[in-house]
Amino acid sequence: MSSFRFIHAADLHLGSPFQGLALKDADLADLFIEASRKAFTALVDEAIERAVDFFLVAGDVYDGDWKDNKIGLFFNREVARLERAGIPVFLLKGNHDAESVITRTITLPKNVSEFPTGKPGTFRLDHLKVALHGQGFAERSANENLALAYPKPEAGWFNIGVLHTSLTGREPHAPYAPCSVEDLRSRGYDYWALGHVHDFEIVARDPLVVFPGNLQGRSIREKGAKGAVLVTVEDGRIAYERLITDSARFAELTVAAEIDDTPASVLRRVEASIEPLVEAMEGRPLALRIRLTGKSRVRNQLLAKAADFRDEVQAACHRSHADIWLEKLELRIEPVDGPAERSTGTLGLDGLLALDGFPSELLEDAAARVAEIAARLPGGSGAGDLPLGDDLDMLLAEARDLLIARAAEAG
Ligand SMILES: [Mn+2]
Repeated sequence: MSSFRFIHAADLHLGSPFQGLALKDADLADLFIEASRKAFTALVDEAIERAVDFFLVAGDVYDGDWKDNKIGLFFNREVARLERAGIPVFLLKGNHDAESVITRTITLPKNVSEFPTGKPGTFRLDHLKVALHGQGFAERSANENLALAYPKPEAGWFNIGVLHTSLTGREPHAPYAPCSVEDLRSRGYDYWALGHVHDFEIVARDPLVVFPGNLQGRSIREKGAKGAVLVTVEDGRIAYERLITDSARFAELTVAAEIDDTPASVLRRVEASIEPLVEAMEGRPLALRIRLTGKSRVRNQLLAKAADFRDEVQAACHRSHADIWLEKLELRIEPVDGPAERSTGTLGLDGLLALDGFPSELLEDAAARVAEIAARLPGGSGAGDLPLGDDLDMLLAEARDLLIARAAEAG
């Protein structure tokens, strides 16, 4: 068997709307918006530098239909660099860039081949004895087990299966092209290049079944280092390494307040917890979500002065590193007293507002309001999964806590 190496990437989501809405600093928001494109450029640079034999993307090159040709022009420019370096590119359509979803086109260079969508297809690299098998999505959703219909392996060749799938389920990712690792194994291939799940995961080792994750974190849901996978095959032995391509990172930190904490002591606790994150930044700007938990008397004080306390927490971040930006401060501290004693005067707000779970009518009403606000946000920034940077339960819990804290201060 010959020796070769290739890059396995997935979920570029080019053209994705910006979801880090809580990043109020415009320059910082721009940096994160640009980061997804920068990550793909960085990966193309790596491919050329390491002279890989081919480059494959296992779905979701685009985040959705293009509002203009800008994103298509960008992609063409990058893959044309691969063509000039003699590197073939294999693309597979995922749920976000399914055939029926993308209505515009830009003609791509000749080194780019796309897997069919109606049935599985095979591309052969004769000089390497490599066969790539794959089927892209025709529609936004694919409910069938696509893997089972993939062709038999090419005997004596290195066979790669390319598939956009959630396997047997990977929350919070939508369940597409469901299949088990056993189904994949049954095809008898040497490597499975998967896409759809945005976290890096080695699903199985015999054979290697890999989710490379996406190239750049786009919201607090996509934390940590992001990139693609470089696979090296030498005399039948397979090795992989991660190629980290992100230029900005998201992280989350939970800090528990103690019963007698003051705002100053909470702040000291936060500052001490931030310190270890500096290493994980690896020189990149960090958008940090900090969640305060625990049970403490400081709760109402913090809630009532939430904006000022947030600035104090941002200041604490900057004392650790100039490039740690507070993405959001979540105040999830529980009150010391039980709900009965916590009743705020004649309003009895706590009684009116359930502590856990919201009625469905309230959730529906809130969803409609969020949609209204999202539609008015500039630059399509409200078009993502989390238009206001958080899910409904979180937004409602925040509104409830603020209301209770204000009432308590007033009373
Ligand atoms: Mn997907």
